[in-house]
Amino acid sequence: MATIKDTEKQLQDRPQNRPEWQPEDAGSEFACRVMDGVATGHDGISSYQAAAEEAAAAAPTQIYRRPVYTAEDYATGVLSGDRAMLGRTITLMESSAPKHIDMAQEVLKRLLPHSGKSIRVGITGVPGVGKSSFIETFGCKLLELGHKVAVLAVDPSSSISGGSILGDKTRMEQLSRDIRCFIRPSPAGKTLGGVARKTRESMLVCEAAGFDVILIETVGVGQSETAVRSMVDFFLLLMLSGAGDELQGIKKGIMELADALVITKADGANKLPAQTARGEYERAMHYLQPATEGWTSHAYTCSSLTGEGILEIWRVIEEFRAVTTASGVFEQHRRDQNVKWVHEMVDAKLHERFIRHEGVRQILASVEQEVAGGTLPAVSAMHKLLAVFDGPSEPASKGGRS
Ligand SMILES: Nc1nc2c(ncn2[C@@H]2O[C@H](COP(=O)(O)OP(=O)(O)OP(=O)(O)O)[C@@H](O)[C@H]2O)c(=O)[nH]1
Ligand SMILES: [Mg+2]
Repeated sequence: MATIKDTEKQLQDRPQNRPEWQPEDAGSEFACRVMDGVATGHDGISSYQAAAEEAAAAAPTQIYRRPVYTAEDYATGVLSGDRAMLGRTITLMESSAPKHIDMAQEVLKRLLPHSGKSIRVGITGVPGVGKSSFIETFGCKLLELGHKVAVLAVDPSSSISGGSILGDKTRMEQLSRDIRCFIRPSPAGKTLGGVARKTRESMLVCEAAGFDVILIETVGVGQSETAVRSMVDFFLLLMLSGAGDELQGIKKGIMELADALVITKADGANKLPAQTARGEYERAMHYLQPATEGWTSHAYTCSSLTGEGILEIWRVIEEFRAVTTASGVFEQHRRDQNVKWVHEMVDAKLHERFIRHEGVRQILASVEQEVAGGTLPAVSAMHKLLAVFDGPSEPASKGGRS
């Protein structure tokens, strides 16, 4: 970092760096100086001009242009199993730019008839419970059985922390190297709803590309489980043995979402405690509402390290599919999810419009203050804001033109 001495020396060496208005005898207390122009590119490698000239000299007729794909190109690419096009299409689904959103919808319309033929499995659990390790071992087992596996994630914190779950591909080393598997970290987004929308659409794209098992990971610490629950067929809750429910932040409500509960890390010295915990949870689950109609959720143990219990969990999922398909619950569940999804998106869009409405923005802070200060009842505040949002109603026609 430059010190005052450095600045003084620079001013002595290069007096032209002084602004014109500075007194002649000004000392270092005048910190203002004119910076030298940048001779190179901002990365300091070479000037853009020089680089462009170099490139032009090397290949005078080759100008790189990003190819422009049509909705048909994206859809055909995905359907033919072209991985590069699959990646591009998912990037398109994840984009929040208005022009991409229209294109993404065009592509989705083409892909929708080809989607839906997978089993969608949600996986949740507190940080460190072993989700990534589980997905690695479980995913590899599924590949062995001949399945095509796509792994997606919903991580609403990724926009704040900058990181995203599934970023830790080290825990999924084998899986991420396998060509039959497609892994995509959580999309970034400002709202959970936005992140969930992108993942849901990516899931449909993966299905159209022929992936028959979709695993969706989410951290079990907030509302993201509910968002993931509402887009999957089967919901798996991973738990640790030896840690109290409070410690794991597990509420009864989350256990009620689970179609199966799995105690992880059941190996070595932890094997026995894991089996004890399984028994305890099994008893506790007895008193809970079933997550899916006609299906009784049970507790299991597994080890991603040794692979013990992993296949059993897949068998449970297969049985779930068979039972719920026979009863019609599987399809009904998906239909309900789609309808609910539409309403959720309408709610989110309306809220967004409300928040952005110029008139609402002008009075929102003061209305909030009045409510917080107890001078305006909440219901009156709501009416006041909605009146501004709705605008003046059309005057009734008096009939005929004047
Ligand atoms: N002994 C044993 N350790 C395991 C097992 N599964 C995971 N671990 C360890 O537990 C730690 C956390 O595992 P992760 O798979 O990263 O857990 P996670 O739930 O993905 O964690 P976050 O990504 O932070 O939410 C790692 O040190 C793993 O090596 C297991 O089956 N047995
Ligand atoms: Mg992880």
